[in-house]
Amino acid sequence: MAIRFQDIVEEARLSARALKDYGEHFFNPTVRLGITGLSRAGKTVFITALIHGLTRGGRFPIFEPFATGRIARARLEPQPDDAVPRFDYESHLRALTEQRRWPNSTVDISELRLVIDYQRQNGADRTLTLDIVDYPGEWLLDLPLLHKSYERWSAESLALSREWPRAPLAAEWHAHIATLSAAGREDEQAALSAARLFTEYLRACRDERFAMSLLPPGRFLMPGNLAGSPALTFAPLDLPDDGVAPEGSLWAMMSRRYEAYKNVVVRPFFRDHFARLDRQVVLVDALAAFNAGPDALHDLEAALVGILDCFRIGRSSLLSSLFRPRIDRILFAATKADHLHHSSHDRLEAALRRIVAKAAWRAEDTGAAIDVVALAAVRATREATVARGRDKLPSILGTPVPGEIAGDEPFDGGTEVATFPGDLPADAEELFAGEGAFRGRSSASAETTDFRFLRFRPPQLESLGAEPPTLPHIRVDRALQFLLGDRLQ
Ligand SMILES: Nc1nc2c(ncn2[C@@H]2O[C@H](COP(=O)(O)OP(=O)(O)O)[C@@H](O)[C@H]2O)c(=O)[nH]1
Ligand SMILES: [Mg+2]
Repeated sequence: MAIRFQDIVEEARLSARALKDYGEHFFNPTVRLGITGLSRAGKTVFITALIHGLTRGGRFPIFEPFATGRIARARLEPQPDDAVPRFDYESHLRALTEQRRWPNSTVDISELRLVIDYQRQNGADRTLTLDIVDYPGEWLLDLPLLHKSYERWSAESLALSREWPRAPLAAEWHAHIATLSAAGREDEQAALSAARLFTEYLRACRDERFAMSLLPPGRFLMPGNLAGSPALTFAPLDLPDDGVAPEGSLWAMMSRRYEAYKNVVVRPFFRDHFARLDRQVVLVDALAAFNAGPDALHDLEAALVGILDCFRIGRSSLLSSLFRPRIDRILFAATKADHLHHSSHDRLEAALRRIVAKAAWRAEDTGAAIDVVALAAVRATREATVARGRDKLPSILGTPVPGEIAGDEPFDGGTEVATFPGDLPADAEELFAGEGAFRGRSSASAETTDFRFLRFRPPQLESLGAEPPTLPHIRVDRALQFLLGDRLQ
């Protein structure tokens, strides 16, 4: 394909940015760590716990530079990017530790700078600057649109919406499409209602009973400050297999807005944020997908293929790669592992590994080291063995958030309960097998599903002796070792 003017300008801007970053990097070693994941995957909680642990002496035995005492101190510094909101660490932490509630959900990009003073293994004192960038995974899933025409995106979106379990959720939108004539005159009201019905369909797919992951364009569900603007007022149309949009037609109008979406939303995100990352954490709420059943899991797999594709796009940008290699480590982390007994943590990891392996293989070589971990950024449960008849069940203890229901009794937020969360299958393949092997919430009633996880409140903090209390976690130190261990040698 011929290089377009737009791409040349993009490359030039990227390389100017890379040069500036490179200069700064030379005097002041910096790691830009992206934390992403779909809405509710656990980004805010993960970043808050990470910063709290690093700055307040968390328990990280597997994070070598920390465990051996080579990290003298980690402190927050002013957020360096003027146009990006600061990650609101202090309020999120207060919610978790003082109010024992989960932080409010966030819908935008944010950033925070952490400076780590450490001693190299050879004894020299050094400083590493860690810029943590929190951004919605929905935006990442938009990057493949850059290489897709409106016609192709339309056809793909429609085909996907005709599959189970999406089809019934798309019924109203499909009925509306049937009334539209793509070649007919452009019509703002038709575009508005198509965009609204399309968005409602996407939202229904995201509902926890279905837990679909692959729902671009990302801003339709997370509009930020663009809600209602023309760049967000388009939708797929049922188009002929070939031909071009007649001038002044609805088709031409939708196509124009689709291109505007790419220019106003997707390209700036790629250029200003994504292309500058060095390392990446992709948080995955795999348990939500298990809860919903095999269809959700296959959809999650497709989304991860899309995400790995993005890392390949990120690297193929020629000029930017001249200055320093871009994303060289990617960690996929299954979050909220504290909902399972530890006997199932390895199984959760294996299930995610199985999803990612397939995605990595299909996305060709990303040129980055990839690892997989099952973790809980904040461990809200403890473990116990509960006797039931002659059996001893490995159970977890926690305080359900107010309003959670088990059986028909809603919890008040003050009572601790023991639950038996169920084991994950030893063979991850069973989770994907479909009919019969596994019953998710989308295909059965709450009583007959295999998994149903209660939501627990954050834990009551206990301090050990004179030490300030730290947040309990599962395997966050393993994540840190993979992400930063080599940069703190
Ligand atoms: N038990 C438990 N729940 C978590 C954990 N992390 C996140 N959650 C739950 O997931 C929800 C969404 O987390 P959040 O960090 O806001 O997700 P984000 O949208 O990706 O930023 C929280 O409100 C919690 O209910 C964890 O480590 N353990
Ligand atoms: Mg968030």
